[in-house]
Amino acid sequence: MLKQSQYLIPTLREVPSDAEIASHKLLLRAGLARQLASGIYSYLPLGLRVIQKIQAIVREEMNRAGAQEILMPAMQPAELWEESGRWEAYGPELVRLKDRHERRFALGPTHEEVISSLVRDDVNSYKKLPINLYQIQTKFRDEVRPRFGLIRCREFIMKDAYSFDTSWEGLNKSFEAMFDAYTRIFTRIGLNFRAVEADAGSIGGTGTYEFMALCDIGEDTIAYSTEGTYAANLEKAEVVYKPSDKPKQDVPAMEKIHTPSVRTIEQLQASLGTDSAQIVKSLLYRVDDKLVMALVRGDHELNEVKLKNLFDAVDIRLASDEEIRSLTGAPAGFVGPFGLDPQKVEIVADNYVQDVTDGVAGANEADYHYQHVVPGRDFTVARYADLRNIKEGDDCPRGGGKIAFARGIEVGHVFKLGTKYSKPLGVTFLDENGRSQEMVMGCYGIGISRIAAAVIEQYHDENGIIWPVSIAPFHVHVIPINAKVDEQRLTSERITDALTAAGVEVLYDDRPERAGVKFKDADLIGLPLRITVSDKAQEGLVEVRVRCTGETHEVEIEKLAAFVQEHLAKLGESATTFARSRQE
Ligand code: 9G3
Repeated sequence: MLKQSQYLIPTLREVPSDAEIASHKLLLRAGLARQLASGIYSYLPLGLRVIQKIQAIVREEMNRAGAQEILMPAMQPAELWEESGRWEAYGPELVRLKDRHERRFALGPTHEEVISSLVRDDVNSYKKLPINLYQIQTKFRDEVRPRFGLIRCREFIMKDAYSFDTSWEGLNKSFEAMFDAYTRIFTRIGLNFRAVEADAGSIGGTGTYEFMALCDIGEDTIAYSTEGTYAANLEKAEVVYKPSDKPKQDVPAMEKIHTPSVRTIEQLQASLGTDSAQIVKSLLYRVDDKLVMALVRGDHELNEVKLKNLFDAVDIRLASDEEIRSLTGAPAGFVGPFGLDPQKVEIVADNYVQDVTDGVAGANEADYHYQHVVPGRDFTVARYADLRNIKEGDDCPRGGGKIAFARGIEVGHVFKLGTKYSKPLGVTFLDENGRSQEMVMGCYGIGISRIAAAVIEQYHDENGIIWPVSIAPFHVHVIPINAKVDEQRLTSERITDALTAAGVEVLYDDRPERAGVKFKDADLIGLPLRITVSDKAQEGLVEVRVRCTGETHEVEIEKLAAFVQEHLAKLGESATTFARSRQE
């Protein structure tokens, strides 16, 4: 019998001020987790039970989909990462260490290299393929800014799976099986989620989706169609270009104007009264080893991922003030696409810059802009492309409808890798004809610890957590009003035993606290059902309270097990609906 007096649930009334979001506060307040160092947490008994329930669902669905569980080391030799080129490609985010012999290692942030080494050594024939291997393991990433509790931390639990196929068609099948397994996993957990198209980066292709738990504090923006089924990450969402149908006017010659300390779009708008759609914003980037000037309209935002993909680049960053000055002769804020040597900088522009008819742009001279600027007439663009972020109200790029935004937390990611790792690491197999071929890989991640936080974000109220039955640390909280009263204590113990025997997970609050204190803690911890044992126990009655609705039922002790089981089943079915209804 789990007696709360002996069980470690250190609930808190106050939380550290750096806990900004509900899930972070509640993880600490309900005694689920404790921070050891920035972004590094211990899971206490209740928190660990939640993690284990999430893991159990993930294992069931991964096994059902035919994947095999393994467990790989966290410590990974540098040489292996050098083979993939990622030892050099990653900076301080990769946690590096040396052993006593000065040999270099990383603490695994992910396991593409290790799994590739394993499979290249032990799987050599098409007869053993396809294969899908997964693990649930602690990962290490030295995040710049760990925050939001379990959402962005430096040590976290991930389920990572890797599929190996003989062909792209095979990969597509493996990928679909994982996509379906993920849909089942997040549905069973009860998350309100959406699979959204994500940026595949240099690998390209259409095959990467992120599973986003919808919630306002999410760090990612999702662009979705208000009518159709389209949903994509902001970085990924394509913008369709339809040329403006406004007739071209006669525009006077370009003219330099004095704009002292006017550097931003807002300042330009205010001082010149220019429509922001007529302003040409010029941003200088270092794209790998090239300088690129990217132009977008004043009312649009440049999408760095699109710019990076346009150049198939590894690395992009804004140019430094020095780089800006040495190229244009002007300080940042007065940069424009005029009089620049095409050998030194390539000018690219978002499609919508073509709709600027009578524009304003920086003059490459401190405190000056040009007005009456006409693209094509006054400056040359090497390439027009889709380079801006989609906006709310834009047309959906697929089918009808308009674009709206939502926020989300990434809880899963499915990714077609192709031969990105099998090529450099030599993960090959012999085909039916005895020829050596590279395996075609996919990788699939689920943030186990992050799910716990995402669920709390979706399932809480002002009093605490409201666990969905699927991953609740226990199903039922048994609370005697006064544990010193024999009748109440004995009844509480009796029903705890009876429910436990019926397969219900019970936490029994035997602490010598006032009822009010126990009820407050019970609401905070948020088990789906609370059973209150009062003097009515003499008449064979207890009260059952449903955490998510607050409704109460007086139930005969004799019928309690059946009542509880029936209610838990009902709550289980309605979990997803509940999370949705709270958000709409
Ligand atoms: C690193 C560091 C951080 C990283 C990576 C490598 C993210 C890295 C992407 C992935 C992709 C997939 C397996 C499961 C599904 C997702 N951050 N990624 O590769 F060295 Cl320091 O992890 N991995």
